[in-house]
Amino acid sequence: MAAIESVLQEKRVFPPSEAFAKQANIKGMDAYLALCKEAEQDYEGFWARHAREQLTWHKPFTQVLDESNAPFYRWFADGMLNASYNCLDRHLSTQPDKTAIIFEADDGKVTRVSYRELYRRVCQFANGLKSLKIRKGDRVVIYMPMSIEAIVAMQACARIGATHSVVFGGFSSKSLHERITDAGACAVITADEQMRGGRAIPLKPAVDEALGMGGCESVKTVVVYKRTGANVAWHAARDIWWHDLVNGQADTCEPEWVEAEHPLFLLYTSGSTGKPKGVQHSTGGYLLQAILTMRWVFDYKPSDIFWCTADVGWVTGHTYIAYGPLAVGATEIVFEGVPTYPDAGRFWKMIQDHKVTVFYTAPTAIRSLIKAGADLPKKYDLSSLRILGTVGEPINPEAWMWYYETVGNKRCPIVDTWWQTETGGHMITPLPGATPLKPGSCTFPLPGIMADIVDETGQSVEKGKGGFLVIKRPWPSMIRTIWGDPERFKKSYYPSDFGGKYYLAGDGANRDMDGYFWIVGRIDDVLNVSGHRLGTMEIESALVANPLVAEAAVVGRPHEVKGEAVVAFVVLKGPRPSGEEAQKVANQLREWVGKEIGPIAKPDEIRFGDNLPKTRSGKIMRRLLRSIARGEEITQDVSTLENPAILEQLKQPVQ
Ligand code: 6R9
Repeated sequence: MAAIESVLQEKRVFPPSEAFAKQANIKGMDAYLALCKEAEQDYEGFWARHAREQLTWHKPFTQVLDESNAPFYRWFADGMLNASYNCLDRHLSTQPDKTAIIFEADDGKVTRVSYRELYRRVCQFANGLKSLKIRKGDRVVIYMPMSIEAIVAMQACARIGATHSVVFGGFSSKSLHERITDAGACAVITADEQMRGGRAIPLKPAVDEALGMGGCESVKTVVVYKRTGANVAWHAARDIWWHDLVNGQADTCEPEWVEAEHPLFLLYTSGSTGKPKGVQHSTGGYLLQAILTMRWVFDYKPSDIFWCTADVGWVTGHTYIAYGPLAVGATEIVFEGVPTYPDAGRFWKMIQDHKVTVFYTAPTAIRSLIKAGADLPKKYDLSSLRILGTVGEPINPEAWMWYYETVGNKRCPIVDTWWQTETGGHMITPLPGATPLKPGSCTFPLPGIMADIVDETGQSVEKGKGGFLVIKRPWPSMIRTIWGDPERFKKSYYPSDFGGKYYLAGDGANRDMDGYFWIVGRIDDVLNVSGHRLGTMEIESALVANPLVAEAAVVGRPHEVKGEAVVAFVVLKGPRPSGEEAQKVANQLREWVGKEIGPIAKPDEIRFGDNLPKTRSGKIMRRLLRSIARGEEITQDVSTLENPAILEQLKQPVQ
């Protein structure tokens, strides 16, 4: 709580410079407030106007918001369009030779593709997918390294109306298997290997393993992009090389016109149960928010060089790499590697080399780069920068100040963008030419986004108070459902305890006396480790799947760089290990979780006990475990504990 209070006392305010505000797409707070007012006075009219202005429709919509089957809202439902057409074709007459993507490989090799060339590649690959009998509505899993091809694959799916589901390349074969089967995918697009920090990491073998686990009969084809040329096992009846698939394909492909509500993609994310949720997004509403936020939040100008450092395996990589920048016709960077290779100056060097103007990254990356060399940015020419952005977790004011002063040279507004996989695009964020910034606050909701903070009864809290973050009206880019589980969608986001009226974000938030929003963090059993969402239940399920483990409970603990660290309390089937034995088992279990879910989920610490602290009704006392993990004094009532001695055991780190 101390941290929260110190943040709420943050007094520093950084208004945009006059010069910046003058050139911005939204010039000053009055312009922002005017848009908010427009949305309040005529909500549907506001969104309809933007949808008409920003998207190219094949068949214009006549309906705006359909609430007849709430909370399964529909937007622009009788309109038809194509996302890939909106990202590519519409730039062909105006700027065919403009660079769409500057790709920098792990080893520093740079490749550029123009809009015309990207269009050609997407069409060829789309024709290839069609030749595999992939059709509108089919699900295609993409398990690719950061590459031009990953974006081509996503855009090609969109072009033919197939629904893609990108799985982060750092996920294990087991996680991949879970997503392939849940989505009922008909094809998987992958690469032989990916390169990260000078190391080759296999991808195709993980696909083979996943498909070998059974239940994947729906998958007829695996398309393999040759990235490194490594030897890979081959299933001739199922596998096809990317280059063979596109060879001889026509380089134009009529887009499949789809209804605005057609699912553009599924993206799996962690929730409070062990099973990840397939968040389903629409085509029209989703793309609208991607475009609007490129213009409003990133103040897009045709001369920009835009760089979002996310991986396409996360929603940030969808909205601000694969769709948003292309839809507005930007030049963007796609980076294969990691921020610390060959050294911690990589980001700064790339900003210098490519004259990046808008740079968007995660607080965890900023904190790790501060640690790796707080003065490093000064060695590079970062004068091209005009806007900095952050996403994924709250940014601590110290890291914010460093980013502002050392990277942005006190010239660049920082947009701290709060949003989620489920929201499709930014929701609460500063506008760089309008909002006076406070370090650590995501400031105010975007025009048309009716965000609020409420108490348990759904009543708005006063300024200066905290509560649950909700969105009171449906918005175009919102999640449509959880793939295959509409009941879970309702329960997770429109729970009846809040009257089922508001979208419940799952975050706690405070509002200060000036009305600024401050995100506190998740209110559910979801951890945020280096900006990645991880369900504690997912990690617990992985642990108990190990033959040695009887029971496990996972909690988060604040971590200087990663935001949160994973701490697991484990009861073995055999006796509680100590000394070297405990060390050995802990390492074994860490590796196990890495294999079950992916390296990002490996517990930072594992402790062993003869039991876990439980209430009389058998519920694990997680709050207590959180205190233990943080090394805090235990203030909770432990009188109901069966065996208080286990607390002493759990306080002991493995030596
Ligand atoms: C885009 C993305 C969503 C969760 C969200 C919240 C946290 C994201 C934030 C932030 C504070 C910000 N979060 N942005 N917290 N300030 N600017 O990250 O999506 O992976 O679904 O995570 O991340 O807790 O609920 P996703």
